[in-house]
Amino acid sequence: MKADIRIRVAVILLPFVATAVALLSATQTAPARPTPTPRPRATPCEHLPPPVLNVTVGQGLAFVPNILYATEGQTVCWNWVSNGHSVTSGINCMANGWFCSPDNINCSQPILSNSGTQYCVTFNSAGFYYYFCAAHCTMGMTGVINVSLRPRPCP
Ligand SMILES: [Cu+2]
Repeated sequence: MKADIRIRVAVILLPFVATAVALLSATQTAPARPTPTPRPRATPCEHLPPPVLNVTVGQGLAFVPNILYATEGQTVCWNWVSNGHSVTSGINCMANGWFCSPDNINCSQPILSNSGTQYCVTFNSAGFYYYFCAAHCTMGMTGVINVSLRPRPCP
């Protein structure tokens, strides 16, 4: 009789024991989860900006806008609306020779141009491009083109 009860108990407990053993061995032998590698976020694409941006020269003694945001590859065109102004690259009213109206020649001796003149520069490198009007720099006729990296175009 005693042996019979032992067998019955063993038969009843057997599935539980088997399950416990299975669970234990499963947790022990389960392969370690791979550490998730952070994926770099895709740079959001941008719709290409208009290729040409415009600045008015001489609407008052000013460039309008005097701060312009552009991206690499964009062209900025300055359009004269009054007489006797230049677009001369440089800081503190000193030409640095990067660009100058009307023809990028001899920038240290600026040429003043009149209403109707257009002068354009294509900016292919990110950076700040300061410029001034040689006739009115000391009166605050200055500007800057802030060129940022070329955006990733949307497909
Ligand atoms: Cu001027």
